[in-house]
Amino acid sequence: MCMNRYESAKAIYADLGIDTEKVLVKLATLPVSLHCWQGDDVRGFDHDGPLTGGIQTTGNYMGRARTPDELIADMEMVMSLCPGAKKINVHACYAIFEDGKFVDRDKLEPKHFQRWIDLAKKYKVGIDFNPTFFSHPMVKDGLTLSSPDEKTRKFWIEHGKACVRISEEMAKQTGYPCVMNIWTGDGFKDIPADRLGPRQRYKDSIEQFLAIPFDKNLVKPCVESKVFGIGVEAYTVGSAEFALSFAAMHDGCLPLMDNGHYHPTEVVSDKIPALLAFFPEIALHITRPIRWDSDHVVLFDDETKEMAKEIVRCDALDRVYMALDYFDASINRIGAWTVGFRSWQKALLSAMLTPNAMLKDLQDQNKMSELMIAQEMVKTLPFGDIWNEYCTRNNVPSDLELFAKIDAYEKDVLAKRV
Ligand code: RNT
Ligand code: ZN
Repeated sequence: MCMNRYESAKAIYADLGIDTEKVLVKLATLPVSLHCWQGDDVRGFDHDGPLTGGIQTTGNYMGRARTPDELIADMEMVMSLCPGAKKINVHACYAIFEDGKFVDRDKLEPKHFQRWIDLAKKYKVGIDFNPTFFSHPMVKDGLTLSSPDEKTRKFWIEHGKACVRISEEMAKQTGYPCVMNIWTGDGFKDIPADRLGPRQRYKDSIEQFLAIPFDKNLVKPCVESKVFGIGVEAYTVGSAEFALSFAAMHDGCLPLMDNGHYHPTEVVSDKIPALLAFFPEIALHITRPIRWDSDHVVLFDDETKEMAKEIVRCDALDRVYMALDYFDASINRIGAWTVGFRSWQKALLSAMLTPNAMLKDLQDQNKMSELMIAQEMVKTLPFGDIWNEYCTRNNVPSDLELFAKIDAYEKDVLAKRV
């Protein structure tokens, strides 16, 4: 009898000591946070103004989700096309005012996110949450939590407090901890005269809103750093050193690394084990920067694979909160969203199908030529056959079948949004 492709690939991996059955089961349990903001170009529902804060979407492909109903329908479509466990990642600007009563960001309550909580419950998944410190009239001279204007700073501190309460409620209702990520685009276009003051105010502001009582097992606050944004090229308040030091000095606070937020030759794959040597838990924003923090769709490329490899070979799958963060408005958004999620699944699968113990051993014995050859060998193992099996077992389309599904949704649903 002729073996099918999966069975034959399974035997090849088994020879290297890898049990593909175990890997397929385990991978499907690892939660990856699916960001809601790919579906509507990071607009949200609480304002009409432009996207600000140094981030930009480019392109105007048809079919952008314009309402909560549309965005949730699109997200459900994406989930149906992606294998693996999910979390739902929501920004505060995606508040839904079901009773028609708008409240500003400093007054948000859990009830404004009940639709999202119900969506998570429907899929038995958790939610991650993000205060939105951008795209808002209270951003004063490009600053929020670091503003010298006390009224402005107070408004954003109140927003932070509201978000801690919302995050805690999300965790309580879903039964999963809520990772609450703090990122601001605060900074200056040109050379500042005071680099310390804004950072002291930023530090004090975060400390103020994290001082309200909350259960640290339910809410996991993170601070995300950045090197620069569009329009804030000279100085970013929440720099790498700022975010890392803040997390290191505040119990229960995690550093969040976004791989679009570093100088072009720095790699987050190398930073992951460095932080794991010190922090019990860390968080990631997985994206694809091209020349800048362009937030292109995540692909199954070298650095994506390398990041997944580090998490797996550091045995840190339960210490790293993995979230996606990209937004491309120039192509079918369902396709963009889906390919990014599936690429990270592929990266994790590929890392779990790597004979890591054997490779480490070669390194420790300083057998570097053998290590190089072994690492090159791994690259041509029959990974695609295991990936196809994973898709089949999780009832999602294979890569070959994917475009037809996305195209049909475009014709049936997206094209009608005029
Ligand atoms: C911006 C940061 C931030 C945002 C999201 C929308 O550069 O990466 O994480 O992309 O919060
Ligand atoms: Zn990010």
